[in-house]
Amino acid sequence: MTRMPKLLVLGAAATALAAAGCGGGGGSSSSTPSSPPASTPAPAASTTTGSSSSSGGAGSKLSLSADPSGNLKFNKSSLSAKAGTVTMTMDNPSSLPHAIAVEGNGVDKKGATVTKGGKSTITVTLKPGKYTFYCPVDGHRAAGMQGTLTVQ
Ligand SMILES: [Cu+2]
Repeated sequence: MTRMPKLLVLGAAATALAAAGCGGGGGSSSSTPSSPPASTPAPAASTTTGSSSSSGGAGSKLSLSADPSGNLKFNKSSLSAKAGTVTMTMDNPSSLPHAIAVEGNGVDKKGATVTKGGKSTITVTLKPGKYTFYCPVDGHRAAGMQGTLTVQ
């Protein structure tokens, strides 16, 4: 007599639970084959090639020094550089005045004459070929203060 109502209640509860479950999942619109948000990497701003073509900026740098003990010669008798802008710096550690100069192929450039502790610098634009670097102080070149600069 009193069992039927219980079963009905249980059944109603079960039905209610089932209905709640169904309703809860109603929000999930399953089986919607929407394609994922197309994450296509935009190929923009990728034109950074060839921005570092520094042709003609930095040139060759050559350094040499006069003989420190007063002999009329440089510490190098041959130098080589790449064609283009060439900067030559000569240190003068001796008690005699010296300078750096270069000539050849139409180039004739002399640096300042410096005394002990000074630097003589010249900057020239050179084409491939052979040049002579020397000290333009009177008598020094003739005494052997010169060398060959090969430009390639
Ligand atoms: Cu000299």
